[in-house]
Amino acid sequence: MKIVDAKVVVTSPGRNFVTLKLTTDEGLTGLGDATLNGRELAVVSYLTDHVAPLLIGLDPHRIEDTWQSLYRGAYWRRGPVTMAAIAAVDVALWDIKAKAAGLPLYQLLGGASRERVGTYGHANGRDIPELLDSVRARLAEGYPAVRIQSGIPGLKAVYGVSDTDETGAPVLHQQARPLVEDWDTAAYLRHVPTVFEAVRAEFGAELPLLHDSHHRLTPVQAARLGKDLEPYRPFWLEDCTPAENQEALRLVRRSTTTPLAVGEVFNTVYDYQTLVTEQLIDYVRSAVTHFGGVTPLRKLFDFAAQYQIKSAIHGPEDISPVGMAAAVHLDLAVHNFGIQEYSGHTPLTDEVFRHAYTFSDGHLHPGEAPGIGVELDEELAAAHPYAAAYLPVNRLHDGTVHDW
Ligand code: KDG
Ligand code: MG
Repeated sequence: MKIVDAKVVVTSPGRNFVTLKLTTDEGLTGLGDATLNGRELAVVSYLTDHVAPLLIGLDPHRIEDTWQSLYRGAYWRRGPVTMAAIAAVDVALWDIKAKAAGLPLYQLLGGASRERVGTYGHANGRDIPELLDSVRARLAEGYPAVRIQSGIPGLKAVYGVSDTDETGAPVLHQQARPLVEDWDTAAYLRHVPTVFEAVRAEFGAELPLLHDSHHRLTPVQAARLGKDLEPYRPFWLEDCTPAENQEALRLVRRSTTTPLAVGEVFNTVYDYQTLVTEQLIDYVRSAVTHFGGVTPLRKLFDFAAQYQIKSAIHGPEDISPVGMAAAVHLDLAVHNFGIQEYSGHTPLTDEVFRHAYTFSDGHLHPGEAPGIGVELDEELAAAHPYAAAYLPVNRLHDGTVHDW
């Protein structure tokens, strides 16, 4: 079998998604997600100009060799653009291989290690009462665990809570410049424990509660927050410090028993080396889409398993249903699965990407369709062209740009 076509499809059914479609001489097709929120077109160029021409004529069964040649052969290793492009190729090849075998992808990854995949959903509110309503809505949808994010008194616009739709997803600002939001770490550190207190008072001790600090704290601030949240037994504290400094997590780890989750902006296993070998975290959070695909993420999970660290694949609304499908196959197969983030997509997005995976009673299942189980409606995709959109930036009261 040979690859005869490699096409990149950009569509915006409410937000931008980049998809690679590979076609073989036997008529099999494979899809891979290459969406990099706010930098989509850089990956489109990487794929179209530098990767697609190299794929034509290759045997699609040679997934490991293709991965290694794209990673090592480029000379310029790592980075989100490169790794999102490689991820799309990797997942499209797995899709083809599984279709050729007539099996859902999870069967090729060792088969199911569980019956279904547990998830957490997002609850957001501009203030605590609004957040409590949002938690109620997620519980009514069946979510067994909830990430709680709240606006902060004194701050006008805080990421993910200022403008959300009825599913709790941040409303996308499709405009040519990033929205500017405010930030005040002291106000945040005072407020978050009161949020946990209110949610525990309303929903009891058993509901698993997660919280995302979006990389905004210094190590000592993160240590303080971890300690302050301990009475409320969080399921995890996510991305408490900027992720590139792995050593920062040593201080946090020494200071608190609050479980830590890190990695949604990581691209390779090297970003995790210290965190995993020193057992500084409890969950690895990379997305299939940003980590080079199923091939390296599976290796990361096996590495993490030696240190009792579990998987928690990044699954916000900017991972397309193609990336989500690949994640759910992996979730079902790996032994050290922890939890899957799942925001779901709009009905229009689910029409553009018809998928076999299902969400019911708070759990996902990849379905039994051969491959990853996603069909791209290219006509509908073309009817919703790319629209420039950026993640917001945040600034302190004096105007200084703050960490994500
Ligand atoms: O593109 C950025 C989003 O995917 C990110 O902000 C979402 O932090 C996030 C999460 O945990 O889902
Ligand atoms: Mg996050």
